[in-house]
Amino acid sequence: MTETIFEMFSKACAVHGSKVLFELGDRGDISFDAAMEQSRRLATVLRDLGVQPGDRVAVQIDKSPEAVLLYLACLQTGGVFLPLNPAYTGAEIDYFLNDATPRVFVCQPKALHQHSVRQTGTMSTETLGTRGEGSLMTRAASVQPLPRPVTRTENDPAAILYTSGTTGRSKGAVLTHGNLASNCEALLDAWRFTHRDRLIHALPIFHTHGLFVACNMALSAGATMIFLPRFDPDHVISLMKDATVLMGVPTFYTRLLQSPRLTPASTASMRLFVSGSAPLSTRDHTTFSERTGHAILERYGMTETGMITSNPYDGERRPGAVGMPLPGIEIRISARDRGGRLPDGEIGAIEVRGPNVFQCYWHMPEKTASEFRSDGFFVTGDLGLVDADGYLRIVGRDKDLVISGGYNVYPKEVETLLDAQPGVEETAVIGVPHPDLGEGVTAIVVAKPGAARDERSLLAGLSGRIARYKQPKRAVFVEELPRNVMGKVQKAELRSRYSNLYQHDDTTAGEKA
Ligand code: MCA
Ligand code: AMP
Repeated sequence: MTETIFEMFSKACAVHGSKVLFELGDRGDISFDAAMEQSRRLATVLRDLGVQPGDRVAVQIDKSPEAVLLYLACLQTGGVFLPLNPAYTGAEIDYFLNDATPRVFVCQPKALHQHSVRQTGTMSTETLGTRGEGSLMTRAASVQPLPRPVTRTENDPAAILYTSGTTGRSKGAVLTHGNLASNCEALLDAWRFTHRDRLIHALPIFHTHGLFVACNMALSAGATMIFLPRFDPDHVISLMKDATVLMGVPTFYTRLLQSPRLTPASTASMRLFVSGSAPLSTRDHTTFSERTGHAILERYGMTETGMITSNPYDGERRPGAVGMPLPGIEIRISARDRGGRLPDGEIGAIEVRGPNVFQCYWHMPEKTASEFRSDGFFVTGDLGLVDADGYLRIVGRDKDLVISGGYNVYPKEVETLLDAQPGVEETAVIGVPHPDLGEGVTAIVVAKPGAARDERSLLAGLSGRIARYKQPKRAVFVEELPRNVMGKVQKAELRSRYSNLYQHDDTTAGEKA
């Protein structure tokens, strides 16, 4: 039987129990042993709340060590962990809870009253705050630790992560214990990650990057996480003298480079800087290297697949490339429409097969089937080529997706809301180069005849309707949208037309208010 993340964590505890797992600054640190004890208590709480193997445990809480312990607790009960971005609004949460029908929903203490309408006969609502306050830890204090975890095999579901769909409907990617454990093992090996590492953890923990890459690796290796509520470049630079690894999205590196304190001296103890979730610009890669002497290691992954490729730890970390497949994982470049491997050097659809690839989309068998080739390869929706030295280069996307600061935004979802605004005829939402966020979500808008063209009030109309990061930074009014002969909006043409919109301007319409 494949090991699970909880088994890997248990092994780390057996050897490194007294070591610090969460280094928390002003709060007391938490050791591996203490984390194990608390997570076992939380597992008893979940079991007493009725969580059976396969039941979903949905959480929409701010980042805290207890949130990670809740994840470990969920794994012990056989529950399926379902983390949700705290930025999601009521309508977004309604969709996830209705679709996933969790047994337990954990929210921020301050949000309890607004979720009372969501209470159902089969779902308990509990609270957890950033310093361990709330009903969950209160319950945990008065129960015994769960004696032993429920046995899980590699094909049992461990988590569901929602990724938005190109049709606007979010899909829950079901990840198994085998997916998480195999990917973690591959990364530990590829990045030489051990109990001697001290990881600066500044990512959110409701996504693959912060939870299944960063946390799983530290939990399994017996490494310490310097656990930060959010990314603050100045603070992160101060911490580097006493750390070894940073994992971040490209925006982290763009912002670090703005500080004069980023020098060879301030980064001297660091052994590894990892970037992923969005393309790292060649300029940032090169400048970082010149400024610090460290070549950022860029890797490529997806919610559905965990990490797929990585630049080498020992060999050349090539700017603009995402490296080679991790051990046990196969990739191929295929013809976009019909499949079938293309020769190296040709651009096509990136497809992946291996123990990392998710099981299915929750309750969407047709959607699942349509994303796989008959021989088991998953079609990522990214376009790329393998260069002469075997490095994968991502050159574009076959899916209508914007990645802003590492967060995915699906234009269809935003367009649907904008189109329903008064005075709007139609819209096209695109991503254009943004100096801080990589891509800035941008609305190109055709107003109804005679309607006011007011950028600020149009954008204000989205307030509270969708998460803030999905809301366009700018709206540009045009007479008509460019279309091809089939009537399809030419987004590539729009992206090129507005490619300079954010140059020398990293403020937004909202921020200028
Ligand atoms: C915050 N805001 C954003 C974003 N983040 N707007 C657009 N894009 C964003 N990414 C908005 C807020 O709503 C707020 O708006 C204003 O910007 C400032 O918010 P603040 O919280 O201060 O922002 P920040 O702390 O500076 O956050 C920026 C960030 C953060 C550090 C880049 O977005 C971040 O941590 N991103 C990482 C996302 C991530 O982990 N992705 C991995 C997904 P206002 O002031 O107007 O209210 S996993 C994945 O993609 C795959 C599997 C993979 O390969 O890893
Ligand atoms: P998500 O749906 O949040 O899992 O986002 C996955 C998508 O992020 C991938 O399909 C890619 O488009 C993108 N991505 C992740 N890592 C990289 C990278 N290093 N370079 C370019 N795109 C990336």
